[in-house]
Amino acid sequence: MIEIDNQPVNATSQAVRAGLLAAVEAAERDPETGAVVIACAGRTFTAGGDISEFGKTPLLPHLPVVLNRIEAATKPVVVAWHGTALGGGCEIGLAAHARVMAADARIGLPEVRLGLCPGAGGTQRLPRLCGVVTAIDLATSGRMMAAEDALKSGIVDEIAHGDLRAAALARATAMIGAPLRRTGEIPVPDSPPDAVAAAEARARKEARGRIAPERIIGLIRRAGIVPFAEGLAEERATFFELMATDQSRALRHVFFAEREVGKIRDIEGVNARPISRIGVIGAGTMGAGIAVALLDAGYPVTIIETDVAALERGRDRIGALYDRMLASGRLTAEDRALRLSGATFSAELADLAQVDLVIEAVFEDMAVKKGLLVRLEAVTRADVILATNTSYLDLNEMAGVLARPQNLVGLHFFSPAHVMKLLEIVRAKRTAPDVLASAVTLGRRLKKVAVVSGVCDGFIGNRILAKYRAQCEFMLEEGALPQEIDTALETYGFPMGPFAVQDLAGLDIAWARRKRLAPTRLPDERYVPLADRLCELGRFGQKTGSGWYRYEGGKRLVDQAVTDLILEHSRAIGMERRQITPQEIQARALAAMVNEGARIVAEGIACRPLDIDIVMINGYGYPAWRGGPMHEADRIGLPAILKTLKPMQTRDGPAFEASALLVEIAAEGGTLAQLNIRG
Ligand code: 3H9
Repeated sequence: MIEIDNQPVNATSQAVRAGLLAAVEAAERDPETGAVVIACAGRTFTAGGDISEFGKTPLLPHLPVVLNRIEAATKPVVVAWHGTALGGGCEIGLAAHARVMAADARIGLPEVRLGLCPGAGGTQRLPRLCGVVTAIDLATSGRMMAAEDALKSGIVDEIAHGDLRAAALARATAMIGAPLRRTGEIPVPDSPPDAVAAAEARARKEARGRIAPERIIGLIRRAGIVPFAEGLAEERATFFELMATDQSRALRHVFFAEREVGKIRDIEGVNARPISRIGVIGAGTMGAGIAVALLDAGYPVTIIETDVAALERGRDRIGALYDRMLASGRLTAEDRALRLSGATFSAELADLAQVDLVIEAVFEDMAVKKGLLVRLEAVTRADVILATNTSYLDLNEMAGVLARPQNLVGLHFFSPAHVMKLLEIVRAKRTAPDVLASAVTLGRRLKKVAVVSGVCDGFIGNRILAKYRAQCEFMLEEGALPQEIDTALETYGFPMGPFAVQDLAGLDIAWARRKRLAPTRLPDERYVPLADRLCELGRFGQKTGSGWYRYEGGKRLVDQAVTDLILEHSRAIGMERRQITPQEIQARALAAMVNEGARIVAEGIACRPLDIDIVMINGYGYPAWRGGPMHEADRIGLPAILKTLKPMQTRDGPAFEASALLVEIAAEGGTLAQLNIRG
């Protein structure tokens, strides 16, 4: 038995590779050893290559060499997969002579999520076991595969329902003396060409600007064409080529940044308050989504609505969300029943007397929220955490009505709350450290990417979004059309451009907000009234069949009426329209985001630039392969961002004045990444 023990995730660092090689060679030499089992200590099999070593010169022995040695062994080698066997961890198993997998284990080749291809035989050995179609699916999506599916597809030989290591040992022992099945010697099985074409088409559609998926497809295809050793060499060369790309650098930044955001200096060593029962107030779209996210994580939830009818509608809404999961096969009927059994519905606030946390998701109105918080404080325990799901309102003002303002925190979920990964945790001036720590712990339990924000209008994400959208609207006035801006930004890597997104979300909510805020608008602020015009015409987006576009049979179509409206508006304000290139659109949109991001960091609203990157990627569709706007700004250089900002600050008003922080760092020749120290 060879046991890898390199916590926390048994990454295949140099010492692991050297140890594994030495152990296999020792086993080959040892006359007492008849067969070998490779297993891992701790909660998981190896999670693959040590990502923190990537980009540096790899130290000997290289993983492919170790794996070739395992495959060439004359004694049977069986791998015992538990937890998650990912990347290099999966590849170790593919090189073994047989694979036994714990029933709850999962395998995967997630290198693509780091902008890489597998680098230790994954693209050459996997298709030999399961065929090209499954190999393309797994390696280009990076998704994890459960044991049952791995067995069906021929990747594993056995599922261990009891003692994994005993099962692997028994299999290895039974293999002694029999001819060994070496994966590299198996021919790639034939696959129906149309199934291969469909798998490739799916992968290309998902790639959206990322280069690694296409390279992975190419390598998997080559597995069936060139000799095994040649395929391995091509894979290795591609792995290092991809490692040196900006995309891989960006995605590795995202990997570590997503883990770094949860590390907040002020709460290091602070004990979170225990949370075992949660109340959710409001069962509208947001409240229902939040309730489902909590139920999915195993929390018992009391859902409160104002009256029995609203409560029934809320119950239906939550049921419908689970029905959808059931219909798509993501949930079994038993799981649905189990999760719903955690929900209690009530029209009485007093039923929250014993909960540890209340999340309110009621109408976005300061007076309504204040009134509710006062009533809540009266019926709940003194140590209850009171959370508001506001997306804009001032938490410090809200805390002012509470006797215990330290208990208030913002939990800004994104819609649909049970799906979207991002959670903004809003820290008010008087939020207690243990309340903040509890919110961070909750975020982790909900499997969200939780980013801490200070209080400001729109917090991190919506504040940046406002500047991004405003800049796009200015370009409408100056010469671009919605479809040109959307196409430029979709080419940049956003799944949807800003105008298509507005049509999807509905234009009416933002319109109501603009009307509310109109009296506070600065007189020298550049304001584009085009969205207001659309709303006045009843064009609220997809739900009314038209907005920035026209919708027919679910298709988004350019609408001449909108083009006319924009041209007419430019004429009316005396703006001479000009051609705006996709490059200018992309550069201005990025500069607007980076500038506001830098202000947010300078004001201490976000802990570090990386927090901005993670918010924009997980909540607003910013392409992960660009690493987030702040990472991208460093890549292209801050002087280039400032050059784009220069005309913006004179033309677009004070809101687009270059942030002093950006100017200062650029003057020193520094980077935003230098500010990425513990938040
Ligand atoms: C590869 O294998 C290339 C090969 O084809 C060829 C090689 C030649 N390296 O996520 P967590 C750290 S590419 C270094 O919070 P979880 C992580 O930063 C690799 N560090 O836990 C964190 O550190 P800290 C392909 C790693 O339970 C701590 O471990 N593999 C690595 O939520 C705990 O991680 C992948 O892409 C690593 N590979 O999730 C898998 N993995 O505490 C990447 C983790 O200081 N890993 N760390 O913040 C994962 O997907 C998740 O970590 C995993 C556990 C699912 C395993």
